[in-house]
Amino acid sequence: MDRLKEKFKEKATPIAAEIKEIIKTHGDKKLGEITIAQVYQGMKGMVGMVTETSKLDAEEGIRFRGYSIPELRKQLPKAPGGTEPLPEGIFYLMLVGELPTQEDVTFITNEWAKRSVVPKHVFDVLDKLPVEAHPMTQFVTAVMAMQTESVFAKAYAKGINKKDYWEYVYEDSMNLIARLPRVAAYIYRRKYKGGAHIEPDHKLDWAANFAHMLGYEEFDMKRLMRLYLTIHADHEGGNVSAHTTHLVGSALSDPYLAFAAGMNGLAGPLHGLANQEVLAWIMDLKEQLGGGLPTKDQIAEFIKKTLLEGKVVPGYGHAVLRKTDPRFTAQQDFYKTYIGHDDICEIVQMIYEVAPPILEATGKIKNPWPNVDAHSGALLVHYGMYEYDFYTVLFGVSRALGVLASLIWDRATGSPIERPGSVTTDWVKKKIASMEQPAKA
Ligand code: NMX
Ligand code: MLT
Repeated sequence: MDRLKEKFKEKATPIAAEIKEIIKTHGDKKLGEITIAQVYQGMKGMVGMVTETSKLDAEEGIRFRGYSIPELRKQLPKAPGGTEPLPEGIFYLMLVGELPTQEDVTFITNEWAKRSVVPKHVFDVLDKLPVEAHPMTQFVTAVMAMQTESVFAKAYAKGINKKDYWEYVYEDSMNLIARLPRVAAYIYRRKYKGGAHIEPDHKLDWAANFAHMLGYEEFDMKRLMRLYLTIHADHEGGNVSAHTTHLVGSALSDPYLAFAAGMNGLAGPLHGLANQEVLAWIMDLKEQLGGGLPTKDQIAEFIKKTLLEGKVVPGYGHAVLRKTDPRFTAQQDFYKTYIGHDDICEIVQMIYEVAPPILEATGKIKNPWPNVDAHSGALLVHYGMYEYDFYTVLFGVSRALGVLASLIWDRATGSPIERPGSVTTDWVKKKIASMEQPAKA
């Protein structure tokens, strides 16, 4: 058993026992009430699952195992000469529940390098897709093609004890995370760079090697990639990609199947695809105004026009957050610290000043503040990545860290098949009628 797996076992074994005891002793205690609005409107605010890796606060934003993003930018280990955290570190933190040492992250870098060989048939499958296929379609197809490698599926077919499920899910998750950058880079180079692929450089850390395989050798892009892959990793359990991965995994579908399902959700424009939508929206704004920097009044008009057309303003609003997303703020800080001036990034800052009061004035948008997607594309464009329909794949590579760490926890804690109840509108109407009947004297 490798040292990370050993450490996870040491942490998870007593917690799995504790959870069993909590269910046995306190299982019938109530955690809240469910309203009709919640049932019809996306179960917002309804506690419905346990996710150990991170917790979202509506006002403060995400904390990974109790640590905020500014704390993690300071405290997680860095690459030699680097100033942003290594994503290997956030994976360790989410999986083990403790901050890693430099040695812990070096172990993960080496382990992922060792596990990173992608079978040839995955590239063959990708090569058969039309090059115009959306990068997220190609990404999910590649993950599905890699499912042939699942050690969990093979072991399950032979017959394994439930107590050991997590061990196979750990192996699949580590292999999958190790291989995703190679697959993502292959899609990028195939689609936008005429198929001129770049071999991995295993002397580099996971994020820097990803930037290298994409074709970005500058230190600055590697630094951005480390931050990007860290801050997109997890957002508690209820977001579409995390919840889908958890739900599909609960049927004991292996990590490849579960992660691919989650990625299909990330590809939706209200979720991860919003990062490409933001850039498309900004480019549209620029184009309609004849290029150059727009004025704040022009931005305000464009926002109002978007709303009048019955469209969403991408990058703004959130199902849980009620303040500016700290992931937006971290990227804003990155811009101010390392870039200083860039036209698209300046437009992002101007939108931040102009949009919230307009969105607030609609009276219906619960959160008028920017989310993570409002800033990410502008930084990527600054470093030369103009292909914005690829951005959600970067989000997906990062999100693998959180959802797969959670999947390992799910299997280690004996989380069962998820199967909430559903009702019909007729049932709801009868329930309302019964609640409105005057109590019998
Ligand atoms: N622009 C226009 N309308 C909005 C926006 C927005 N940015 N945000 C919310 N609304 C509307 C929403 O469509 C709904 O309208 P209606 O009643 O006509 O159906 C109303 O305001 C109330 O919605 P909320 O309860 O505030 O938001 P909800 O929880 O339903 O949705 C989002 C959350 C994130 C889906 C929504 O804010 C949105 O569509 N934002 C734009 C897309 C986006 O940036 N998504 C990325 C989220 C982060 N991520 O990476 O996943
Ligand atoms: C996420 O990172 O998953 C998004 O902010 C969406 C969410 O949390 O609902």
